[in-house]
Amino acid sequence: MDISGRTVLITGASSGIGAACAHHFNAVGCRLLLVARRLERLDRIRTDLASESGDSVLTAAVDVRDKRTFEDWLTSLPPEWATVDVLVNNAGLARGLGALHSGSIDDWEEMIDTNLKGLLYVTRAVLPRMVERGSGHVINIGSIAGHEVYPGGNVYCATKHAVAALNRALGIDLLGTGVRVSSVDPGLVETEFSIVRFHGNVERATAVYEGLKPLSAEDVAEAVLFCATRPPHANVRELILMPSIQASANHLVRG
Ligand code: NDP
Ligand code: 8X3
Repeated sequence: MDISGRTVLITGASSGIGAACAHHFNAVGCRLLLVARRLERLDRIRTDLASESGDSVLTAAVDVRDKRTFEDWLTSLPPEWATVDVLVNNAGLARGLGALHSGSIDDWEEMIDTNLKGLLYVTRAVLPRMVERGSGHVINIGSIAGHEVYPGGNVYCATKHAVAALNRALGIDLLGTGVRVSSVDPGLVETEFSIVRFHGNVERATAVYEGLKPLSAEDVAEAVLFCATRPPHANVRELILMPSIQASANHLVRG
């Protein structure tokens, strides 16, 4: 399906999968609303995209945990930007990798507030107009961590299991409305994800991907674009995308 001219809102577009989605949707002629906390990063991406294909990108420094700021930003968009056709719920993070009994409650709150509550706030703000119009598409970035658990993954896995549950529940709530919901659930993707998980410890983050070929952010963005370009009668509900060296959250080969 041709989606050129459609408006795509991507959360967490300043890095990794979100930034790659911005490039992929831009390449097929979409108009982009890009949000994340780091505005200078978003503006750099906007400049790159403008040099690729004109200027149809709006950026905003928005923390998805702050529902009021998100709603205010959304409602203050100029009328020509007010119709969101595709929402990519991508903003998310892991913090820490260790046993629950020694975990950091601050880390847990950050993951729950971002991955779960932030996704809910954004979706709640965007969906009503999609339902009113009888068209639209919500694409959630879940994870293999929403299907399985792994040692030390506890709270991150719980947030991604919650995203998987919400994805399934939303599909039921939206049945017959003309609004589609999909989830793209990757295995290991090399982005800034592990640097964030290990609170800036680059050495530890690099070790995660050592000796193996993980997915790239572009691989995931292609899958997201695949979901968004299905014809109206078809919908991808859950798409699990793994690197070939990974069979499950706990089974991968190095070297
Ligand atoms: P990155 O760290 O590269 O990107 C994360 C993005 O989320 C950044 O743009 C960051 O922007 C944004 N973000 C984080 N917190 C907030 C917030 N409170 N408000 C707004 N934006 C926020 O990691 P990935 O690209 O890998 O992660 C993207 C998604 O993919 C996440 O949901 C992650 O759980 C999921 N995922 C990742 C996998 C992987 O192996 N990398 C595998 C499976 C799923 P900023 O800091 O500027 O706000
Ligand atoms: C990110 C991939 O395997 O670290 O969701 O949970 S994993």
